[in-house]
Amino acid sequence: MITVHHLNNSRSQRILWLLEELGSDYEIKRYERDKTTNRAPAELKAIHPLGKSPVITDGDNVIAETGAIVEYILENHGEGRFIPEAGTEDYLLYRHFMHYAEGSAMLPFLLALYTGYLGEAAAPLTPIIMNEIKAQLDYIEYHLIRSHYMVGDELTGADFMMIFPLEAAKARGRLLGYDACVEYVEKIHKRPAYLKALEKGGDYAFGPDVS
Ligand SMILES: N[C@@H](CCC(=O)N[C@@H](CS)C(=O)NCC(=O)O)C(=O)O
Repeated sequence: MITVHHLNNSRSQRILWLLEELGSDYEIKRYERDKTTNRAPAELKAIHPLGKSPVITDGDNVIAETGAIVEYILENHGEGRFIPEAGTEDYLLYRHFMHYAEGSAMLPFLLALYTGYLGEAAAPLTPIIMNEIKAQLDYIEYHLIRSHYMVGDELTGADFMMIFPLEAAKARGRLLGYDACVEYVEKIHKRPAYLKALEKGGDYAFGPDVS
């Protein structure tokens, strides 16, 4: 059975969402961020040397990195769901977004977060980072104006990847004027499997207000 090593307020929430959509059996082992530094606890390093979340274990397999985890789950437990047919344009776009989410979309958001700690010293970098955030959001909006989900009108693995950068952008008020992105996040936040995952995962600052 899959164990999700789940850090509060983290990307591993999207793995719980995927497992709920698939109706898979899984268990959650919880880890709490340090209240002062917000970093993952050292115990996570005992599971995988990077000490990041998400990481899953499945029998003897230990898989880290969200994209690798989503692919692993779809290939081994997905029964063909959430992967477009091989050889189609949708498949190419699916693969693109599987890599794009962490490889490109997240980068400027992380830069904004980290340079934010520098205060005024970050000023020379701010316009470059803001331009890059705009470029990424324009690109995502372009796709979401044309289809219900990241790849066409059906949910695919790409959505489990892309929800996090968009949730992070929304939580920081960066989706003003990106109506298709906002609509997409709200649509996903209403899915019963998403809400079930939220209930199971607990503490998640980027989800819908369910209080
Ligand atoms: N690209 C990696 C990023 C992993 C990552 O940075 N996870 C964050 C949680 S969202 C984390 O573990 N942060 C705690 C820390 O770095 O101490 C992935 O998608 O799995």
